[in-house]
Amino acid sequence: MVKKTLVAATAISLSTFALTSCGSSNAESGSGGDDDGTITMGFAQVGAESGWRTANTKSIQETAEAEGIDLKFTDAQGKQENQIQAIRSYIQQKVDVIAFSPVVETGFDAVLQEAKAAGIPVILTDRAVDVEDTSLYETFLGSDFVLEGEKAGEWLVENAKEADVDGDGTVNVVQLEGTTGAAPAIDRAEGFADKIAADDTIEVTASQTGDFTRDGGKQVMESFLQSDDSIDVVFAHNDDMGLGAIEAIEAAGLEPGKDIQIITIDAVKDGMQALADGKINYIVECNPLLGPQLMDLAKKVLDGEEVPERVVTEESAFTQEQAKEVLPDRQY
Ligand code: GYE
Repeated sequence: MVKKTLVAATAISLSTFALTSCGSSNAESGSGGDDDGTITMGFAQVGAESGWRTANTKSIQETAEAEGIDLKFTDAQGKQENQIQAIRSYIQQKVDVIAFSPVVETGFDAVLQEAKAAGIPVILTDRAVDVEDTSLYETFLGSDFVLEGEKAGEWLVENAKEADVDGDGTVNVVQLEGTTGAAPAIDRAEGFADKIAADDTIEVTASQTGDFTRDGGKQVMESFLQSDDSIDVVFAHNDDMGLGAIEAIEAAGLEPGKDIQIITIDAVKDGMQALADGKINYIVECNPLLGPQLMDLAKKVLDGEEVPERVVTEESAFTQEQAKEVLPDRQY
């Protein structure tokens, strides 16, 4: 309770400061907060590593355009240092608000303090940062990644018998992790491990990062297949790595979805198609369409309105039958 009030008070004072400082300097710089009230947002994106990210970028760009928000957009190509550099440049340009999706959880304290000192509010979207001082950002909009991992684990526990493809009494799982140190990689692994602990026939026998990319998933899966012929299940932290794993499994002469079952997270079109085709067995949804909620939060923060510290997106999960039903209307 106390914390919430404090955060709200900070939001008001920060935005007042931001608007004041914009009023005095923006005429020359041409950035937002001008007399016509145009908001300038600096957005530091992770990169273009996956179908999810492409849909996320599109949602942010399209919403900004529709709402008349002047969006300055950078792609960090998966590198934290690029992202920090982009945020610093937004501070220099005196944008009204900064939003970003942190590549990894740690290491952002200094740059967030610089934004705070400059009076520029920061909104985290999609991924969280691990900082002690939560007043360094206004709010965090994104999925509950632990819950996503839990949903994947629960499905496997419920389907453990069928998932023991070679029938040897143990369900051998290999895990394709997301980017090392990224919130979705850490949290999805944690949620999954928590749930599969309920069944001692399920065992994670190998786990390695595929960096959330199709190519990364393929390469790691190739090496797993070379060293282990008893793999029953792949748990991939996103669809793209699962799609890469499908290529590796097929190249090894095995049938994905049958000889080796596959569970992924995201539910982007290519993933859902593979699910409907029987090559993936279960997908947990992670919604990338964060643009509308992000722009709404930015406006509220700049108007000095109170915003929740955490905004969680609503998501579901799909079986093969359900994928066939929803695919025709899927937006991403
Ligand atoms: O699941 C993955 C992307 O942070 C939720 O990042 C996002 C994840 C998403 O590369 O596909």
